Amino acid sequence: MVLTTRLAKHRARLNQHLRRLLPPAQEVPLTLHRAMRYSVLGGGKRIRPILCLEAAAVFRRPPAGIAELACAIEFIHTYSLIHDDLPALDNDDLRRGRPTCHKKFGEAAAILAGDALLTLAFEVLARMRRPAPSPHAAIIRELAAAVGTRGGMIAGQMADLEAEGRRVSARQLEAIHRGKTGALIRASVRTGALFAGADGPSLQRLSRFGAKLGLAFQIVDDVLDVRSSTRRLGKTTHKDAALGKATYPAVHGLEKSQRMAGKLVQEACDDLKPFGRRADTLREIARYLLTRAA
Ligand code: GRG
Repeated sequence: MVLTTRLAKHRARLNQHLRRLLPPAQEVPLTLHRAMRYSVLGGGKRIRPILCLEAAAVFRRPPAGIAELACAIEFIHTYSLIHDDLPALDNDDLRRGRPTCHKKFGEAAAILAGDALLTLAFEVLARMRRPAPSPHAAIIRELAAAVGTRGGMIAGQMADLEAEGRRVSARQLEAIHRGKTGALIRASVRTGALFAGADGPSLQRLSRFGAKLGLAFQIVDDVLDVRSSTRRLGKTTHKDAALGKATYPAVHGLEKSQRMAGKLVQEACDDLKPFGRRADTLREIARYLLTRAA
């Protein structure tokens, strides 16, 4: 099956599950539930949950219950986008081609909708059907750490804020990107593999793949902020330089940044060699993320 068809199928199935797991729009508190549904269901590439499903598929037919894990990951990702767009953080008006959550529902509702999605993610994880022997606690630990303050998404976001308008070294920049974006992408791959019962060495290989892909993804995101348009990306472009953000193009230049992302994706694909054809889709996704236009 060609990659675009496979991705579209994944997205359609994920959207059904996301709709089912979100609180209904008619249930109180109405504004909050509508804000959550608006943000989660309003588009998005669904890359993280798809990586989770495909990492599991390297080992076996994805086990029952994995949809819940994939959706929890997308809830966490959407929470981070809602909060990232807030006036106190990136102050963005546009996300996924529509007004951001706080523009549509107000700042207070957007803060609470983000909080509620993060909480919902862990509720869904706690309730999911799981395979035996159960890697359940490990999965919850992995995701909590990937979002957290010790090298996770919130740590990366904090470092990113503190770096605004300052000179950062290449090392500091890499650490910021590995935290704010890489940690959740790596955890998406790792938890999918854990769920499918991956052995230790396979898990380590996939961790390396996920970490490199996660860093490459944020480098490409930095490059797209310079090269692409607001219409194409569905979010405001050319903001990073104006805000004095720590980005790869700012530190390394555009061409070198693109080359660095290419090298990381190549190395990430090399990590998949022992899996042979079983990892073909993961490889294709990695290459697609490198050349993506949105
Ligand atoms: C607790 C205040 C507080 C914040 C949470 C905001 C935050 C921590 C973290 C932000 C991390 C962040 C938004 C990083 C950027 C990651 C990124 C490249 C997002 C865009 O991902 P895509 O392209 O988006 O996959 P779609 O819309 O396709 O899902």
